[in-house]
Parts: sequence; structure tokens; C-alpha cells
Amino acid sequence: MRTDQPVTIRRLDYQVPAYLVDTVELDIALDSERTIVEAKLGIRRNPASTAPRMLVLDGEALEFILATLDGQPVTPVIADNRFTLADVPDSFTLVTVSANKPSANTTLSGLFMSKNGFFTQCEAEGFRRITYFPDRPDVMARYRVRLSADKARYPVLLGNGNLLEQGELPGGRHYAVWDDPFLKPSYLFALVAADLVCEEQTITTNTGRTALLQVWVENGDLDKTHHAMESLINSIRWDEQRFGLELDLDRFMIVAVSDFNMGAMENKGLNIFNTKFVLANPQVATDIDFANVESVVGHEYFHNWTGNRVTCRDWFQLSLKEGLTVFRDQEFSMDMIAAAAPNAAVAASGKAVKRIDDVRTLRAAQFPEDAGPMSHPIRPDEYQEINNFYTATVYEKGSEIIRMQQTILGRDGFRRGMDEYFRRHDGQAVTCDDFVAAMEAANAHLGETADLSLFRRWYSQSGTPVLSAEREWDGNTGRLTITLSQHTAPSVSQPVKLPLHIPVVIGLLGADGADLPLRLDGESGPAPTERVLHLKEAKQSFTFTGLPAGEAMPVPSLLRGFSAPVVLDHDLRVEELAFLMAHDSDAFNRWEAGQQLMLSVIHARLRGEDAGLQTSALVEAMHRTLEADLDPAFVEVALTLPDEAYIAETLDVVDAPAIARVRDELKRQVATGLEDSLRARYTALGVALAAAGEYRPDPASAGRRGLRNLCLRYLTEIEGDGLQLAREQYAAATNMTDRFAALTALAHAGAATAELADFFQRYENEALVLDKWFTLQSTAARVPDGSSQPFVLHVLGLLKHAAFNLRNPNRARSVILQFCMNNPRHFHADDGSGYQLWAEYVLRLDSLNPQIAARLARSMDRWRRHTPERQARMREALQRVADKPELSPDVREIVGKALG
Ligand code: 0A1
Ligand code: ZN
Repeated sequence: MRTDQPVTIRRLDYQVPAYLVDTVELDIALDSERTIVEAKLGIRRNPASTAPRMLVLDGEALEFILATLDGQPVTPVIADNRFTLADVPDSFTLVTVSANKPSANTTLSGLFMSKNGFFTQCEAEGFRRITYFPDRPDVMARYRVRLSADKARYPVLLGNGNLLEQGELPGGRHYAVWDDPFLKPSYLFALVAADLVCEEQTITTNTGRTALLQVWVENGDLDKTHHAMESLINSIRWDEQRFGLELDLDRFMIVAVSDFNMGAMENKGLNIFNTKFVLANPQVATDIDFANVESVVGHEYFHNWTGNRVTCRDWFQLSLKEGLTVFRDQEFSMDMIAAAAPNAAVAASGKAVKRIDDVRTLRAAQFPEDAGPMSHPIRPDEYQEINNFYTATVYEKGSEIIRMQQTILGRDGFRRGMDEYFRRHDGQAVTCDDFVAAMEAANAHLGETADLSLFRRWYSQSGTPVLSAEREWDGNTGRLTITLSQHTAPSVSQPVKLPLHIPVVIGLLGADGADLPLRLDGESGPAPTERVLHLKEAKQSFTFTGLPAGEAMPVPSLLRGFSAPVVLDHDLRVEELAFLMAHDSDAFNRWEAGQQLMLSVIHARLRGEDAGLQTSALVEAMHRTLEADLDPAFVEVALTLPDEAYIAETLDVVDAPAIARVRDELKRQVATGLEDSLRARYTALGVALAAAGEYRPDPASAGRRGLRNLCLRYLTEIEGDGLQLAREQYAAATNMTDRFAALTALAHAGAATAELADFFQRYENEALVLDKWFTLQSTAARVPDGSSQPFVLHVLGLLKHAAFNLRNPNRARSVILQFCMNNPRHFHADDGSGYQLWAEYVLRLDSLNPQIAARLARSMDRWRRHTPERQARMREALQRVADKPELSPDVREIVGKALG
């Protein structure tokens, strides 16, 4: 629907559905130009509803053909994407016949075509583009589907559930009947009709049932399915072990499609994936790609319980399934890393590195979102377009809110809560509050600990709290008082913010760097060396006693493991940060102390100070980290400077090119200070990797490659042999991780002309690798030949490249979204050229694919924080988009909020 009047949907307006659908029988005759859908719905009035006796179904971009009620023709009113029938009985069978045109569907929502066939995407509201239906998640039905299509072109016909029957039809067509034994909401419906091949395997579940697992891909990609299959099996095993949850189907399919708006989709038994998160082999995928495939396969599989068996009552509850499932996939990845580790220390370090990666994402994506015009609680109160609410807040912050419940209740308590959640709600569509209530009920025996009444505010309040800590040390008596206070900045929709329940995991380091026993005033008995402080008021003090008297104040290690999604405003001195960086038993906080040191240097430099002493202290500390006998994956993250986006969030006024410049300068200083060690480590890791033999994407070797490639990157920042090393590595690489890392180092140095050309030739037929080639050039610090050509002209060149295609979301993202979102130094060019490009492409994309256009539109979210000159230009660009009369509700909501 295209409209100029945005319609706001509110959470508190929720009403139960007036009619329920028990059974759905679909007959879908697939045709690229005119697909005919006959739907037979078993409908009954919802006894819980007091609404008028009027059946209202959703329907969008459908051609109505006919309808019958209990066999009698009826004439619905069809207007404004609704099908309305007055005076219907209490229970009846409705048959509708409609048509749609998949070849014209560029939105990739509903039934659409990708090069080799038909695919669907129904979350959130795509099913209404396939047939008339009450397209809301609290209407759960049993589905049986008959698909028919041309056999030569679309030899594979897939649906949800079990295959009942298949056969030939006249005219070169064939059919298949699929039956899903589980109740499901319409957003989990899926079909695929395409020319595909699969890797398959059977598996026995923990109760001895056998299931067929399949990974379906285009012909020619079977050499890239193995990792996805392995990840699927690992996911199944992990959910059995960690949560006692078993695969409930006889058949579980993953299908890869190259045109897809998001990462993947958890349709019941028929997960549809963006190729980017399925296809991987050492020649085309990097270590990061391998890890991403594992985590997305896990994520979609875990949805089978958290999302499908128990689903959302309405879309405001989206975080019920998404926050929880992100938490589960994060835990899965951590456990996989730990399982591969040779000993407990490496396992702990590997888990910390995963946690650090997740926190970096949260800070770079969610913190800005929560401080900008799209700020919303993880359970939003209103939206105009639900597709705009598949956000870092609902997903990543939502996961943090689940993680805090585990921190508060303990691992066992959390597991009890999960068991209770399934015991109560299996087969239902429920709310976030139902989840928290199950957690509480299962842990009632814990008393006050299980009282999550205050904790619930995390679901309703937006914004990132700032947590401040002050210390008072009485060296004579060995008493340390830590006063914690919290403050969340007001937002437009929530001018008053209330205190939250913040679990603060804490340790105290003694003079030798070891953890001290933590005994709160009045306590006796054994004292742990790490514990959770529960901050529930605006300000609270905690006094620790029995600490070594006569010594210097112990150094607090606060918010270990990032125990809450807050900004910690600490009062630690530079020397204390360096001490934590060297000694903290919590690896996350060792990393964090380093990041804070780096930030303070960057801030000082941005203020125009030279910060020489601080810089040398930092470089020395980094040197020690590089030389220490530590897990290479940890060293890599510890030596990586904070992202530009995170730095920007810590400033009041953002001068993006200045941030990039200061960060570059610091990088060069680090590289100069560490040059010999970097080269030595680069060489040593190369030898170790070569000795380990063939490429494997396991955490240990990925960690070595990661650190080695970071060393290379630093070395290419300064004069010397860095570029030479990168050229040699590029040419000699036997895997994509090393080849692409070398290319990246060269590209950022503006010295990649020859290698970029070579790379294009080598991978011309590998779409996902070409996406990398485009992404790298759109996000590079310099144009490939290092010349002074304005960067935006280079981006325009990429947009005109024969291999560029705006209709393919991955390709569109690889150039235009990557440039606008991940290349702040050039996007914010002084002349405003980046903003003009942005406006033009938001408009172009909006007429093809509003979801992708709206994602792009969001790169202007934080426009009010830039310098006044840039703000003026950004506003102009935003206005240019807003002034277009015909805008999708998706883009209208984003630019409306940005300007509002
Ligand atoms: N539920 C999916 C995400 C998803 C959402 C919307 C989509 O199409 C508009 C596609 C996928 C997940 O969390 O993986
Ligand atoms: Zn999800």
C-alpha cells in the first residue's frame, strides 16, 4: 500500500481475532505471470471475541476471482487491502480463488521469483500477498498444501511439514502435496518450486526418532553446503543437550535463495536462507562467513521452539521470539567454540571473544539506534510499518534482556524457567510478559531473587542507561564502598525514565592483580570472588568489608562479561585501566579496559591535545598484549581500535572524517611502535598455520589467521614492507580468508588496482564473492589506485558496473548501503555528495523494494549529531525524500521520524 497518511498501530489496541481459522487447504498453481491460489479455510467465530459478526481478511496485490461460503457464491467487499464479508455464521467453510503475479513482485515479500524458481517470504505480513487471510500471528491453523508447476523448469516442489504425495500432470506439469502436522501462524508458511539439488542426511534424535535433513541449493553449489549441514546437526544436538528440546519433524529443509531481503527465515520445517548464510567452502568463504553460517543456521533452527512451537501473540511481541533466539544462537556459538578448545583456559577465552564480538555489534548498531529517532523499547508501543521493527533493539538488545534474566536467576534457574515456558505455552501465541511470568513461577522458591516485577521495565523503556560508579576506600579498616547510580536520558515518547533492575557483575582486584573475596557489610561465611550486585534504585551503595587494610584501594572490575546493556561511566584512572588490562581475571573486562584506554586517547586527540604520554602508555600496553602468551583470537580483538560508529556515539558532536583521521593516526602510531613484533608475529603465525596443514575454519586456526591478518593490516598502514607482504599473501593465498584480508589491506592503502582486477576475474561467477569485492570498494578508506578522485565518483562507477544490480538485495547492499552505513569518512564528505547519492537511491529502491529502501534510509538516523554544516545538507537530502508524494509506508516512517 502506498499512502501519504501514515497509519500508526498501537500495542494497547490489541483485540483478539474475531474469527479463528482451524484448517487451511491451499491449491497453488504456480505460474510466473498468473499464479492461481484456491484457499479453503475452516473458520469459526472466536468465543472470546465481542466484535461484530463481520469477517475481515487481509489481502494485498491480489486479483480477486471468486468466493463461496459453505458452497454458496458470496460477494465480499474488497477495498483498502481488505476482504470483508458481513453476517457470516458461527462456523463455516470459505473458499476463495485469487491470482497474483510473481514475476512482477520486486518487493520479495509474498510469492516472488528468484532466478531459478518460486520462493516465498511471509513474515511479517507477506501471506496476505498469497491469499486472503487473517494475517496475524495469533491465528494458528493446520495447513495442507498442493503445489503444481511446470516440471522441467521447476522440478523440485517443497512445502512445510511432510510430503504426502506427488505426481505428474498433463501439459508437462507436476504436483506435490505437503501436510504440516503442527499448528502455525501464517507468517511461517513457505513454498519453494525451483530447479535445485540437495545434500541430505538422516539423523536420529535423542528419543530415537529419525529425521531427514536437507540443504537445497542451485546446481553447481553442492560443494558449498557441507558446513551448513554440519551446523544444522550441531544445532539439533545443542538444543537437545542445553534445553532438552528435540526436533519435532520427520523432515527439516534449508533452501538457499540469492534474492532475499533478510538473513534467513524460520518457516516450519522449510527454512529459507539468503545464500550468504548457507554457502561456504574455503575457496569462497572467510572465517567470519563460516561463523556466520553456523550462527544463522542455529538461529533459524532454534526458532523451531522459540518462535514456532511458541509464537508471538502480535508483532509488538517480536522480541519474545527474536531476543530469545538471538540469545540462544549466541550461546550456541559460544558452546561450539568452547567444545573445540583444547583446555578450559582457551575455552573461556574463546567464549569471551564471542561475547566481545556481540557487544561490539550492540554498541555499533543498537546504542545509536536507541539514542536516535527510531529509539523504541524491545517491546515497541507503536509502529507504522512492522518491517521497520526488525531492529538491533528487538534482536540484540532483546537478547541482552534475556541474558540478564539468566544472570539474575542463574543458569539452572533460567533453564527451569524455559521448561516452564514450554510447559505452559506450547502451541500458543503469547506475550513477552508470559515469558517473564514463566521465569518467575519456575523460580519462586528462590524468593526475592525471582521477583522480576521491576526487571520488566526493560521491556517497556527505551534508551541506554548510563551507569556511574563512585568509590570510597577506607584503607584503615579495609572497607570499600561502591556507589552505583543510573540515569537514562529522556526521549520524545518517554520524557520520564524510571530506574531499572541492573545486574552488575563485579570483582575486586588486589595489588597483585588477583581477585579478592567479596563480602558485603553484615555478611559472614564463605565469600565469592565474583558476584552480582542488583541495582534497583536510581542510586545505591554497596560496602565490601574485610579487604586488605593498609594497602592501596582495590581496583573494581565492574560489569564483567558486560552483564547489562548500559554505558558504564567509570572513574578509573589511566593506570588502573592499564592494570585491569593486564590482570583482570575476566577476559571481557581486560578487553574493555583496553578499549577505554584507546577511547580516552582518541577523545584527547579529537580535542586537539597531543596525548603523547597516554599514547605511549597505550602502545606499551598493546605491545605487552601482543608479546604475551595469549589466545590469538583474544589478542586480535584486544589490538583492534574501537569502531568509528562506537567512537561517534561517545561524542556530543560528530565530525566523522575527523574521527577517521584520528583513528588512522593512532593506528599508524601503534603500527610504528609495534612494527618489529607485528612482523615477527605475522611470520610466526604463518609458519604455524602452514604446519597445521589444510585450511579448517575451526576457532583455533581462525584465531591465528585473524591475528596474522590484523598484523598485516597494521603493517600496511606504515612505510615498510607491509604492502609487499600483502601482495605476496594475496598471490599465495589458498583460502578466501587470507586472500580477502590481503586485498582489504591493499585496498585501504589505496594500492589495490591490480589485485582488485585479478580478484574480479577469478570470482566473476561467484555472486557472494563479488559482493565482497563491491563491499570492499564501497567501504575503503581510499579509491583503489590511491588517487585523489572524489570517493563518491568511485561509488557511482560501482553503481554503473555491469555486475551491479539494484534488484538483488545483497548486491544493492554491497555498494549503496555499505557506502552510506559503513564508510562514514566518505559518506560525510564536505560537499554533501554522499547525502545526494543517498536520497537518489532511497527513492530508486523504494519503487522496487521498500524494505531495502527503508534500511538504507536509516543511515541518516543520527543526522542531528553531526556538525551544523553537515546537518543542513543532511536535512536537505531527507526533505528531498520526504517531499516525494508516493513513498512506501516503510520509508515514510523512517524519514518522518528522522525529520520529526
Ligand atoms: N524471523 C527472521 C527474520 C526475518 C524477518 C522478516 C523477513 O522478511 C521480511 C525475513 C526474515 C529471523 O529472525 O531470522
Ligand atoms: Zn530470528
